[in-house]
Parts: sequence; C-alpha cells; structure tokens
Amino acid sequence: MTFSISAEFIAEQNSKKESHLAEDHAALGRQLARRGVDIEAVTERAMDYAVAVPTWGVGTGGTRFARFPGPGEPRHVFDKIEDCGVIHQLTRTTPTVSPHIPWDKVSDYSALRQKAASHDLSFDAVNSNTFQDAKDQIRSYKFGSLTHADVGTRAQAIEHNLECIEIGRKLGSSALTVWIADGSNFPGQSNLNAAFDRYMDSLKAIYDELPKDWFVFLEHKLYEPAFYSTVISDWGSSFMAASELGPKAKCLVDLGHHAPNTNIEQIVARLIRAEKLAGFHFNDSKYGDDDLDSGSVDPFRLFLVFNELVDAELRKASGFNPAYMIDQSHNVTDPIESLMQSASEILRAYVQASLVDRHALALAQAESDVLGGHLLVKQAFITDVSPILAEARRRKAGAIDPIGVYRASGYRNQKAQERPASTTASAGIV
Ligand code: PSV
Ligand code: MN
Repeated sequence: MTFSISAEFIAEQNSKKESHLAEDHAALGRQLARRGVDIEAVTERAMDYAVAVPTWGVGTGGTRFARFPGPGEPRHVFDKIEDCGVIHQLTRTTPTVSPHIPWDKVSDYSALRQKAASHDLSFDAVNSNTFQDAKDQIRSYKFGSLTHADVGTRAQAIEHNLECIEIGRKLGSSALTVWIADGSNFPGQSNLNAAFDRYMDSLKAIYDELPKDWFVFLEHKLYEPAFYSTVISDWGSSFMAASELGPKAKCLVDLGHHAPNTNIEQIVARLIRAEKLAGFHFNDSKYGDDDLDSGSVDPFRLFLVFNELVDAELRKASGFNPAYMIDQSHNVTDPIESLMQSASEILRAYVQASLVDRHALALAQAESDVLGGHLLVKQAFITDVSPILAEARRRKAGAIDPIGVYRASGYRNQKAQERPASTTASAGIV
C-alpha cells in the first residue's frame, strides 16, 4: 500500500480554518456587492476553472549547471500521476495532466489511464519530444528534427509525432503540442527560409494524420537551445504556420518564450482575434525562459493576460477555447508545493480578471478617460480574492490551505521511504 492523503485528514485540517474563512468570504462579499459584483457567481466561476499540470513538473528540475534531486522524487509516470493526484486533491483546480513522450512512455496505456482515473485525473495535450535523442534512436537530432536537412531524420521526427498521437488517443487526449528546438547557432549554418519550408512539409504530414476532433498546438520560442536563430521563434512564425496548415492548427503561448518586456497580452489579444489561440504554458520569468513559478515574479502580467482571456470569454469570442497548462521547472522547491501555488496564482489571476467592470471600462475607453480605464483594471488586480479561492477549494472538498495541509500530511517523507532515490535520473526539464 502506498501512502495517500485521506479526505478525513483534509476535512479535519479545514475545520481549523473554516470559521475565519467564512468571515473573510462574507466581508469580501459585502465589499464586492458595493461594486455590483455577486461573490457567489464569482466563487462558482472559480470552482469551474481548471489548468493542466505537466507530468514533467513533478520531478525536480535542473539547470545546465546542476540538478539537486529532492527526496521521494517520482521514478516513473505512475509515481508522477500520484503526485499530480495530490495537487488536484488539495487544489481541486488541476483535473488533467499533460504528458511528455518519450519521458512518459509505458507498455500499457490503459493501465496508465486507469491509474490517472483512480486519482480523478484525465489527460490533456500530449507533448512530443524531438529536442533530445531517445534511447536506441537511429538518427540524431543534434542538428534538428522536423526541419533537419536530412530527409530521413525528418521522417523519424514525423514518425515520433504520429506515435504521440497514437499514445494520446489511448490516453483520451485530443491535442498534440509540438515544440522543436530546431534552429541554428551560427549565421550561415542554416538557410532561414528553407528550414521553415521543411517545417511546413513535416507539419503537413503530421496535420494530415490528426484524428477528426484533434488539434495541433504549435509552440514558439525565441531562443535556446539554438542561440542564433530558432525556426519557430515567435508568434508571427507560429501564426504563419498555423494559418497555412488549417483550422486544426493553433498557436500555443508559453509565457517564457518571448523577448524581455514583450507585451504578451497583446499577442494573446491578436491570436484570439484570429481564432488561433491554442492555449498556454504558464510560468514566470525575470530574464528569459526561466521557468519560474507562475505569478511569482510578475503577477500583474499574468493578470493582464487573463484580462484579455476573460474579455474574450464574456463576449463569447468566436473560436475561443484555450487549453490551460503549466510548464515550469522546480529546481529549489518541492515541485508539488510549487505546482499547487502556481495553480492557485493562475486561478487568482482568472478571478481578479473576472472582477473588471467591463461596461465601465468600455465607457472609459470610448471617452478617452485614460486614468479611469487604468484604475478600473487596477482595482480588479489589487482586490485580495484569496477568500474566493479558498472557498472554491473548500466547496469541492479540497484544502483551504493546500500547502499547509500537504506539509502537515507528511506526504513527502512517506514518498521518500517508498521511492528509493534513483541513480539514473537526469535533468527533469531542458
Ligand atoms: C521548451 O522550453 C518547453 O517550453 C516546451 O514546452 C517543452 O516541451 C518543455 O519546455 C519541456 O522541456
Ligand atoms: Mn512550454
């Protein structure tokens, strides 16, 4: 028997905080009522919101320099599912997991699906991996994959993506996320347009094999590991590719994949307008693709992204149905704690964005009331919606204080005993 956190334990821990939460929720309710906002409606929105957790996120990550393994790390995808299960059990915000192939390859996918279901989890978009060489792979991706100059290497990378679709079908997914590391490190190494043409040929071959109800999410990234040029470097290249491919191809926005100070919310707005927003890989950053915890460095930026999303949702923008996922590397924290905190911060941004008085905002904008418009957005951002988040969790039998309950449960120590440290584990993220 492996250790798990019981519903009784969560209820017992919650009972210590319930009366204070009720007071705080009621007080916030009165404050919001003065602004014409019904806290019950907002609490229900919070209860309905969901974001996917990446299987690779529950392992300790690392940098190019070192990886410092933590105790009780998951040894394989079944362990990862257990950890993802705890995140959902306590936060009630993460009912799906996003797998990465071949990291999560197994011989029996129905067993994996059942394991996930036993933790109230199902599978979100499958991520293909042609940015490193898999064991026993015939051709190397050192100089590229879907855009490699060698046709055989491209065929192998296409085949891998088709295998990902096959695995995804077995797991009940309906989307494939493609991020390639392809690019060049030296001017002259690669023909910039020929590489893009090869990308299109490869993606067309994958697109043609997508099941009827599937989407392919194209993930762009400015740089790294290619430091001179990246084939799908920005939302322009991604949008160009998705447009040429067709309606089942959309553009995924990883918050860390832009130049510093880029106005990401404006990119999001444009992709919504073009009906090409696939969804997100949430994380936070200070300098580049830092893969820090969502909302930890710049919560206002996260809020402004959600401001666009909620605006699109409420006006029922055509074709708007983004997939929300987290994509972070937890190098110095307990990954379960980081993911719970991140899910909570993402939900916070969603709830705050739901508080914007959109009617008043439209009026302010129409009248060029610059500061008036700004203050309406700012007022929503500075509202402490913590009682709504906690109450939404409590009503769904989650934890009022997820990290507190997790620490009190002793889950990590239990897993440290159950899961002997692996000597082979490499960096959890690249
Ligand atoms: C690349 O930096 C990325 O954001 C892609 O989504 C990968 O699948 C993920 O990180 C894990 O390496
Ligand atoms: Mn990503």
